[in-house]
Amino acid sequence: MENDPVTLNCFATGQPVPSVKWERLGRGDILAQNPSGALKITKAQAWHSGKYTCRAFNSHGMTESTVELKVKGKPVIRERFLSSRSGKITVNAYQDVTMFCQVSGYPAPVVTWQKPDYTDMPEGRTEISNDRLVIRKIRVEESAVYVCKAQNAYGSVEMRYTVSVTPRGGRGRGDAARNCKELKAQIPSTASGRYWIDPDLGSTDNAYEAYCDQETDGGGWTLVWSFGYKAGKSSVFTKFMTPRPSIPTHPSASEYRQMSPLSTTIPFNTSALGAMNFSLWKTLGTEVLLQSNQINWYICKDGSGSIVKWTDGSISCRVAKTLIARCSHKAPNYIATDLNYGMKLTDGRYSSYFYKVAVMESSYSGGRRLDACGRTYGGNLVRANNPRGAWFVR
Ligand SMILES: [Ca+2]
Repeated sequence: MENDPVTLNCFATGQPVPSVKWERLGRGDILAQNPSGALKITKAQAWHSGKYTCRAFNSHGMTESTVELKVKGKPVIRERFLSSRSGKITVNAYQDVTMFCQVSGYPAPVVTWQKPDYTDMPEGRTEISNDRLVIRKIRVEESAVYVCKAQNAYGSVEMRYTVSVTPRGGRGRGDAARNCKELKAQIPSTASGRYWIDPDLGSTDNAYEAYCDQETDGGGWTLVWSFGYKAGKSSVFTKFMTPRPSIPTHPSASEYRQMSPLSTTIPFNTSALGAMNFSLWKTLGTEVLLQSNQINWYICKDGSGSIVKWTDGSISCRVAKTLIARCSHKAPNYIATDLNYGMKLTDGRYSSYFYKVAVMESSYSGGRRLDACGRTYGGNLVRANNPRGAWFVR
C-alpha cells in the first residue's frame, strides 16, 4: 500500500561472502541496499512499482532472483518523461507533435486522452498509445488543450498539455503554407499576392511560389492559369485560349494542330500569361474560380465530374460576378472532356457551352469558345479590347 515501508530481501550465502546488487528491471539503475543485502524503501510510492533483480556474486560466480513490487495506490504521472514540464508546447504548423504521459501505479492505470471540450482528435493524423499522443502535421486550428488522464481503483490524475500552433505565412520556402486557402484561413489578414506553397506538406523541397487571390468570394484561391485569346485559322468567330495548360491531348496531335503554345510556367499575377502544370491543380482543392473580362465569373464545385481531376460528369457552378446581366442566372452544370477539344463546360445540352477549352484545330471550328448564356449565340460577350481570363483553385 502507498506510503508503507517495504523491504525486499536478498539472502545469499557462500564462500567468499558474496556481494549483492539490486537493479530495477527495464531502467538499468543500480540501487543502493543496506549491508544485509535487503533493499529498503521507507515510504513506498506508486512509481516504485516494477520488477527488481537482486544479483549476488563472488569470485566463483553469480546468481540472481527477481521480485515484482506492486504498490497499491492512485496512479502517478512520471514527470521526468513529460514532453514539457509546464505543459506548454509551441510548434510550427504541419509539424508532428508528441505528448508523453508515462504513468505508474497498481492496479495498472487505464490511460485516456481527450480534449476538455470533448471535441474529436484530428482525424487520420492522431496516434494514441498508452503513454503518448502523437498528432501528425498539426494545423493551426488544432491549437488546444490535450489531457492525459490515468485512472485506477484508488483514484485518478491528469496532465494537461496546452499546444499552440504557429501558422506558416508563405514568405519563404521554409515557411510555405499548404495552399492559398489554408493561408487565408490561418492568417485572415493575408493579402492577395505571391506566396510559397507546399500542397503535399512534409519536406519543403518541392514547395513552389504561386499567386493567391485573397479577396474574391472570401479568398483562398491559387492561380493556376492566366490566358489571353488568339484567333483560330478557320473562322473569325473561333478564338483559342492561349497559352494552353498541360491538359490531356490526343497522343497523335501534332504541334501545329494544337492551337496555342503549351505552358507549365506558373503565372505570378493575372497580367502574366502562364499555366501551372495541370497535374498540380488537383492538389490545391476541388473548387474552381473562372474569371474573365468577357463573360460572368463562375465558382464551380465537383459533382460526379471534376475540372481539376479531368472527369466527365456534373459540376455545381454559381455566378460569382455578373458581367452579362441577362445571363446572371445561368452557370455551367456539366463538364465533358475530350482529347481533341480539351474540355467543355456546358449546360448539359450537346454543343452548347459556357467555356470550350479547345486545344486543337479541327474540321469543326465554327462557333464561339465561350458564351455567358451557354447557348452558343453571339452577343453574349463583353467586347473587351484585350480579352483575358484567369482560373483559380481552392
Ligand atoms: Ca512538400
